[in-house]
Amino acid sequence: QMRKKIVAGNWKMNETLQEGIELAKEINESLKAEKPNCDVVICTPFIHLASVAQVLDSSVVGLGAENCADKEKGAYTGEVSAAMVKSTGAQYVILGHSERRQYYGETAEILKEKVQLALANGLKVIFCCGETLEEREAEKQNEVVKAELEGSVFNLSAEEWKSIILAYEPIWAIGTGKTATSDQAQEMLAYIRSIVAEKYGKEVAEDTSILYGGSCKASNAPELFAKPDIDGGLIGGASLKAADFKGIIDAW
Ligand code: 3PY
Repeated sequence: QMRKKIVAGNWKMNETLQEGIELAKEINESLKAEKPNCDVVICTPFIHLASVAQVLDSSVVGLGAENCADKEKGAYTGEVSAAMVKSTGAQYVILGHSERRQYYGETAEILKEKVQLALANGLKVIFCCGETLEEREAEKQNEVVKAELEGSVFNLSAEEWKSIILAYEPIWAIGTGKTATSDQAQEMLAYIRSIVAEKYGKEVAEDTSILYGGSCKASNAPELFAKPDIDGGLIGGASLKAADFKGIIDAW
């Protein structure tokens, strides 16, 4: 099994329902003519999922949520469970994005619960990790990323691990227009692969898709994707325009 190349969009809190349906249609259309050289996924706000599932050709574009609850079901007003996400037709969920960690207090422990529930409900997890600028300046990036993985996903069985995609997103490169250099990204992804190998063995590590995220766009994607350990991108702003997103996909 060769690891998959993946380009995944993260819409974040953008697009009304109508705008989102239009965008999904455009993305779907732009990819239908010529099958992409990678798996393509779009991750949307919860409210879009069911409608967007209807307009996507699932053999061309996968669908994911940006979050799910850390509880199975019940009296948790405003929350959306992994089972609900799955029932829309989505196949993926992003967990551990730094914006969720920073602004919504998601700890390693909470994320561990979310990951378990997502997997139990048949979702593939795009699990994000990454350090702050201060942590990088203190040369603590490896330690921080390792702790994030140990805290939320290294408890998984080898079987469960097959449904995990990792995404390294240095916080200082998210929405700042600042990209990690392709060498910095490669260095971290190789490190991540090495700790996956320590935990699950070399073969599993070689089969694990690891994405880079953080101001990845059509102009820098070719250089990033040329690196041996970079298996694709998790794309913020540039996933909100079909042509920009297609430009990144075409970098494969
Ligand atoms: C970015 O590209 O800025 C992201 O955060 C993608 O998740």
